[in-house]
Amino acid sequence: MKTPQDLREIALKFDIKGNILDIKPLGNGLINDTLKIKTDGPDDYVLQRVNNAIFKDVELLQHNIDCATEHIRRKLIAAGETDIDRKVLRFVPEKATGKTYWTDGETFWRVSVFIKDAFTYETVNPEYSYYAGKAFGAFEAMLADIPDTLGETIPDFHNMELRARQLREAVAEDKVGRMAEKEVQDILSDLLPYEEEMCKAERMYREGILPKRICHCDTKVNNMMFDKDGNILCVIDLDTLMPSFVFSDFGDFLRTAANTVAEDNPAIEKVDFKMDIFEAFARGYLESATFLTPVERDNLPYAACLFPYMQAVRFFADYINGDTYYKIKYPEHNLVRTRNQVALFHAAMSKVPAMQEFIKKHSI
Ligand code: GN1
Ligand code: MG
Repeated sequence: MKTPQDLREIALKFDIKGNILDIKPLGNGLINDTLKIKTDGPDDYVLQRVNNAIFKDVELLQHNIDCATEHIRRKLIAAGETDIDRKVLRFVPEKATGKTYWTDGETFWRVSVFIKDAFTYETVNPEYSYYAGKAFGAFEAMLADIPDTLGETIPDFHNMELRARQLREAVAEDKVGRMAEKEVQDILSDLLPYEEEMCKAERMYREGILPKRICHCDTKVNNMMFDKDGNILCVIDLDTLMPSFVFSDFGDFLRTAANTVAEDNPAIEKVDFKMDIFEAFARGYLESATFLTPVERDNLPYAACLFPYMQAVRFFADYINGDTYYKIKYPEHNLVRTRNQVALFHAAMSKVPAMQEFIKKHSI
């Protein structure tokens, strides 16, 4: 644990303007630790400890982020945009090395400018979903011609075949004896029959009919910043920005936005997949993601099912492994999350024909 004095010393290693007034926790991410640095200068800042147990190559991770944010910044300037510091994240260099992170050899830290007068939401209405669809499509479109090579910050992060294998390994190892729970066996029997169908993306990739593009890969609702009037400012949480299938961004947004309840709400009878959110988001996305191939476009309903499925598999594997990956607030947290995502998966699956019809109608 770092003391307030340690945090202050870490913050001071970065080229921030003004005096630090205080440093306090911010947000509710499941992986990194995030704090806000309040200053008496023109800007406040965000201080983050990057979880290097999960992101093993922080140098590569910051390389991806630096390349992407600079590329987007150039595009915004060329397009004559104003207020650019609220439309793309700006990471602050560490004074000694000029790099956008600092490490003591064990922990990794970075600082970005805090975006003023911006809001994040845990839930969104159809109107905001439409804007979010447009924003993620535009984000991917802006990164389509990035000249740099970006690497996978977590190799095979959204590879369903790998996630399915990790679940099977967890089951086989049964490290903490949770396979003895009847409910765990039931969930496993519920999930396994869909495995092959859900691994379709990897097969299409091998067949050469599905490309990888630079995607955000963590398009949860709360990773979008809105201004006070509901306009999208920018996309945050860029750690998982990497080559992936467009299904990642489309599917992960809907996983959080189209669910009637939060991903860890235990009242699974309340879980449903909201079609109005799907329709609004898909409409926005199809308008700005003009680069989509027919295979990508026609499989967007599959993406809407894949992500609850993949997240169920990931939460479930973590529960079976004894909760080593996701932060938990109580012992059954990962099991509760799993139940919720399994219910969402089934709800989305039942709406595939309606989703397909909508996509067909709105494709040009
Ligand atoms: C993690 O860091 P956070 O909370 O934004 C996870 C996502 C999951 C999400 C589930 C690097 O995101 O993939 O979808 O939790 N990020 C990583 O809430 O594993
Ligand atoms: Mg996040």
